[in-house]
Amino acid sequence: MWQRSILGRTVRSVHLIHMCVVPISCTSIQRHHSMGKERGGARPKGPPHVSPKQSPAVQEISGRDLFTVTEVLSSKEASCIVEYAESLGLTHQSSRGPKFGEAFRDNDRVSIQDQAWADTLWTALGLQGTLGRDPTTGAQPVGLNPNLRFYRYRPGQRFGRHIDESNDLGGGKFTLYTVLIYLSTPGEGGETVFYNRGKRLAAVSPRTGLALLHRHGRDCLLHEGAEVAAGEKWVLRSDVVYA
Ligand SMILES: O=C(O)CCC(=O)C(=O)O
Repeated sequence: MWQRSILGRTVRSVHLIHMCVVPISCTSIQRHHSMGKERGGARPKGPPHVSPKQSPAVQEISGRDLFTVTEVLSSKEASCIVEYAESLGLTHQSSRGPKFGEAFRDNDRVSIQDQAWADTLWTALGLQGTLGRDPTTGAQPVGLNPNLRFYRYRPGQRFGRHIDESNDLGGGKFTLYTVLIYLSTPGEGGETVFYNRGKRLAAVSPRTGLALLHRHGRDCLLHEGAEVAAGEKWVLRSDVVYA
């Protein structure tokens, strides 16, 4: 009896400690996003804070044309970005398909235009040192495309084979690399798969906080976002801007 009551007390105190744990909330950077909808006077929060990373670890898949960088975001930062994207509201994306020259597409997406957050991310991700001068044009990497896109794939969804175009942003600025930052680790599937001359070159498994960079435009490899089999795949998509 005595022993049982001691055990009972122990269990109760563990329970109390558990109840006192307060989840750390996502701190948004202190400004409000211009595209957000106002509901009942409440303005939506700005994008979440992302802290600078010290020494990102680069893993080359095909030299600096295709590589990954580990842990550019912490899992807390990634989940706060997902929460932020959800608060903006995603819309379903589809296409007419390859018969009409369009990649098959089935996912949900929202995009923002935010130069300040793109600059914050560029600094925080620590990618400056991983990309050098473009040998063809002599241009230098200067930041991320302020057009930031958030993708969500649920089981059964995918993005068919395609190539990414380079964008002319004006003022001598253009994009040369696609940047995909995985914001979640799906249960199964969802790899970003690359092909070279009809053969499968590499499949990158989405992992929270991992960044995948590949050259686009003229040198873009054919690639796809494979079907997600379990869980949700979230991606933050931008491009590296050169000038
Ligand atoms: O979601 C993926 O894995 C691929 C996304 C992609 O190919 C793109 O944004 O161009």
